[in-house]
Amino acid sequence: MEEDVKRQISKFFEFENWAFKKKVFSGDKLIYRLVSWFFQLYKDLNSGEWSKSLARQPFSKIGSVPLADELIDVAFGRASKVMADLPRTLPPLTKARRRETARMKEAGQTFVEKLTKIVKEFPILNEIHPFYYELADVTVDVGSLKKSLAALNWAANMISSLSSRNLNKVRWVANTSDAAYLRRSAYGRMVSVIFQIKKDLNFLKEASAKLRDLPSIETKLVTIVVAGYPNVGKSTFVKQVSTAKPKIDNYPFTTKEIIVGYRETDFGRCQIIDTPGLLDRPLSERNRLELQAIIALKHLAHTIIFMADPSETCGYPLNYQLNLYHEVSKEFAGIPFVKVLNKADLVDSSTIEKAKTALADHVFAAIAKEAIGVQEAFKEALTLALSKFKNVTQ
Ligand SMILES: Nc1nc2c(ncn2[C@@H]2O[C@H](COP(=O)(O)OP(=O)(O)OP(=O)(O)O)[C@@H](O)[C@H]2O)c(=O)[nH]1
Ligand SMILES: [Mg+2]
Repeated sequence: MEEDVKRQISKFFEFENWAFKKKVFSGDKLIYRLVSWFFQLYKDLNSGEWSKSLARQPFSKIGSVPLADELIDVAFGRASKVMADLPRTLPPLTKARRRETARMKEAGQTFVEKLTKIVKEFPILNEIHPFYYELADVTVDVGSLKKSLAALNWAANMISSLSSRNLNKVRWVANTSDAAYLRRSAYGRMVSVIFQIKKDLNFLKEASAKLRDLPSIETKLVTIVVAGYPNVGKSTFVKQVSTAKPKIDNYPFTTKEIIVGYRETDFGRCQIIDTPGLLDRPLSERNRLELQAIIALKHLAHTIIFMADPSETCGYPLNYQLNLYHEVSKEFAGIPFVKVLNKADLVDSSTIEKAKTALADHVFAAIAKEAIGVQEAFKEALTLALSKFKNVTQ
């Protein structure tokens, strides 16, 4: 997709450059064409075919969330600048009424506008893909997110109604100091509303940073998910067969998030997902990293590559890894599995054979580090994934 856009842009510039040199268009015409072309590109990107294939996660549009103090500074800062220079000839009371009305209006509107903007930038949580819903839930807790967003809505409504009540009152003040007093007390009430959502703003600020960082996954692409115990060589494998560049190291839980790689195949583009390691334990005891892997398996996988390390240099006995395999294959019984016994360079052939027997069909021996056996396993996974993908999309 990015390639498409890049190609379009360079084609356009090649043509415009040629046209300019040949004096086909005047400078003004060229600028006009340039602006209209960008406008069209923008429209296409937002509404056309391109946006359908664009991998964009639902939280990418969230802007920065201000803290309570920052919000108060912005609103009152803006309010203090309005109606600063009223005609000197106006009677003082009229001036005071106009000034305080304008200030209260500006402060109220700024609070409402900023709070509404924050809420609107978050996606409607019940409408996002279940993969993202669950990922957001393990990342920040969706229940708290919904509560905090509702609190911001409440605050916007409170400020809006208290602001209109005070705007009515200012018409009836008898002198300039009453007008200023009314405005100060309105400001005080606005501040107290904002203070009541202080914790929500703090939470949303932190949550938005984490959610913006979630990976962009295409939920309608043939997808192979690689899973297994920590430190068995999953990331090494994913790096060998796709565009992904995961961190690889000799300790468990090197991979802390879901990582996506792509691969162009004869059947189109496919997606390969590297996951954090899984231990053999019940769902209720799993940590946040493990839960991400489970969510990817549950919602995205058209085939699962289960990787085990028979050399046990990963730090976990093979029988624990085999138990995990039996658990996940039961849990995801509808999804095809390809099993890879990695680090074949570190064990003798009888160990491999024994492990192969324990795992039954579709078992590959590999040395991911040296790219041995990885393409074969990938090819098998792709074949199974394509037929699963066809079944689910039909
Ligand atoms: N000897 C040998 N070492 C390997 C092989 N494949 C990977 N390794 C090493 O095993 C270690 C772990 O590799 P990773 O790819 O990070 O393993 P992982 O499963 O992604 O680990 P986590 O992200 O922690 O779950 C690294 O030191 C790799 O270099 C292999 O085929 N043979
Ligand atoms: Mg890894």
